[in-house]
Amino acid sequence: LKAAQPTIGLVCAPFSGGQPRPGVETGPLQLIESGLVGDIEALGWKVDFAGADTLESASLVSDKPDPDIGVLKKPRLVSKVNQEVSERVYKHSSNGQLTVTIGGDHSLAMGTVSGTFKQHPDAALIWVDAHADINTPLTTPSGNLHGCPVSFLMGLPGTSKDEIPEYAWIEPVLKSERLVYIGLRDIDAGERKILRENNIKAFSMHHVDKYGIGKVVEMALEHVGKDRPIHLSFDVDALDPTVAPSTGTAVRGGLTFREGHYICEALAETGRLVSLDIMEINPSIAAMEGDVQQTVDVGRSLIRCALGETLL
Ligand code: HAR
Ligand code: MN
Ligand code: MN
Ligand code: MN
Repeated sequence: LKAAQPTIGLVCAPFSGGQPRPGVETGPLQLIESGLVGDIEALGWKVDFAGADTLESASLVSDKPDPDIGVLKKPRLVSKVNQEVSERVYKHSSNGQLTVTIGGDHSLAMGTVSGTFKQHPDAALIWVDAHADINTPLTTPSGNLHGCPVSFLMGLPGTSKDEIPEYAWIEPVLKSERLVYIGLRDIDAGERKILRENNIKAFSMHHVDKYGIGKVVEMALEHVGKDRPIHLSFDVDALDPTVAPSTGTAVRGGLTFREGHYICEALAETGRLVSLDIMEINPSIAAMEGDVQQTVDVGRSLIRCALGETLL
């Protein structure tokens, strides 16, 4: 019996409702137009892709009033869109596909991780970001939901069905010991407390400097356990702003081009990557000519590396 050609389930998520800066919803289309599908096919994958359409539920609810819940902004919209993303990711994943979701703001990880963990409840989550995105509805200083997805996935205080029924569809699938961060350098006080109290493994830029990226990825994989399926959620603001300038909340002192790509390569090498997010590319943000193309190109090459481009 001939094995089916390995397939990528590509999910386009043109969504910006988890944060205030317009433009991040155009990131996915730019990735597609610059040739992402051809990139993936050239690596020997089949691509199952429904098209760069907008998310249906976004248009269903975006014209309805969506008042703040506590301090949370656009809470119903973010919930609806993520419920749909979760269903799409789960569908690809349950068909045995490796899912790649291109954003869009990082609130979308509520959906991607929910969909992946429904199929792979034993999976680990590797979160590459300048930010921890683990604020709860009670700790968020901004009310922007792209700073909160991890707390919902873990079921932290303030995220339960009783406290916020609008998010009742999210199951607390993520155990603290199956989560590891790489690249952190901008964490709120409330987040720091959550990371400590839940004993969450986090490699900040300080640790990347201290140990080197090779050792950091090795320790990250050891921490979550060697045989688990892996979901990689990559926020391009983990990279230094000189490497990925077109993003909404750039923070100095980030990962180099090689460090970012090394993470993707090392996870490809495990053969256990089941889901990948590339988030927060915002083509409307550019200080200099070439910033947008540079950032889109970096997004494409991160995806190629995660899908095995550099494996010999
Ligand atoms: N921690 C801040 C907040 O909650 C900012 C975090 C959001 N920025 C991101 N996420 N791009 O990774 O508002
Ligand atoms: Mn993020
Ligand atoms: Mn599984
Ligand atoms: Mn970030």
